[in-house]
Amino acid sequence: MRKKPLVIVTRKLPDGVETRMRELFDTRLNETDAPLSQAALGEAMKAADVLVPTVTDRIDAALIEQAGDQLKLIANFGNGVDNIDVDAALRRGIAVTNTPGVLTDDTADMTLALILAVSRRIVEGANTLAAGEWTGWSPTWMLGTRITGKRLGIVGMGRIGQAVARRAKAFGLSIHYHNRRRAPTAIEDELEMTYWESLDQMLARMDIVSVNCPHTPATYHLLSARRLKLLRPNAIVVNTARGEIIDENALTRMLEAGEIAGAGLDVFEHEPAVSNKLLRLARAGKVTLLPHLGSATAEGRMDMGEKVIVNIRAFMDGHSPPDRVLPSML
Ligand code: 8YV
Repeated sequence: MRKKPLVIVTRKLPDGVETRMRELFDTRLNETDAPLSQAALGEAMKAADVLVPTVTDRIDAALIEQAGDQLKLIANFGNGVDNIDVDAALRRGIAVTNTPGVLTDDTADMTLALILAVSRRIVEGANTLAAGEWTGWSPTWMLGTRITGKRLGIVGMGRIGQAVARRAKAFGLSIHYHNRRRAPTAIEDELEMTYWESLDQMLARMDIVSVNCPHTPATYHLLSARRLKLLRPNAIVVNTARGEIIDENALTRMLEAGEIAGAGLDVFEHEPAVSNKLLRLARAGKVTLLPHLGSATAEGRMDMGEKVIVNIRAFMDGHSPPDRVLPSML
């Protein structure tokens, strides 16, 4: 029988996933869940046939160059691969896979949750009550903004963007979007979406902007200081994609100055670090901040693990893994 591949997993995964991996592969787990240092990652890549990293591991060109020749697959536990230098991996003949599709609904749900939380001041209200500060109902207290009938501009119309649009339509929002490629007419018609080739023009007209595109060199600071200035003062910005897509300092300055109405952020430019200014704005009820919970459901994490396993098995059996990521796809 052929020797089982050595699979090194960098973080603690759901029990069911880890058990199955141990049955199938020679699996090295991370019982403590402590993120690996760059040096420890380098060591792992010198030994593993397959590495299973997550968003918290930075697999850059330097690490990939020093990887052992036996490393043939990086099977990312996650959809976004901006933590991995896919180009450098390809040059070394290392395949990269991800886990698309299984976190679409969860991430779209969280996007709507943030739109509602910011517009209806849900966290602020809940915190006031929990602090024992609620003195009773009032006709003019804690008024938020209605979302029905408002314009939602979605930046990125892939799987997650479409799932957001579908939900938002049910909430009575009118859907607008910007994407590199226009969506098929059937999808535009179904979701009654308006396409904006110009992101600038779309931003200037929206009540709510939701970021749902991947982070790539082309989308880094896509919502730059200049573009953020185009937003209307009543606008809110929601980001469940990647912090790097928005110039976070510029957004923070505008929130402080009251130049936009609010923001709901599940991701940050220097995660897990969140600036004191943003934290202050959160305490003042001006923003809702979440600790990267977009895909954090028990079901989603099991499904992601299952995808990782399927990708490893297909690859080890000599097939092209179903979720192979190539630089041309980014
Ligand atoms: C994952 C995510 O939890 O999949 C992604 O791209 O952003 C997250 O929701 C994370 O990446 C796991 O590695």
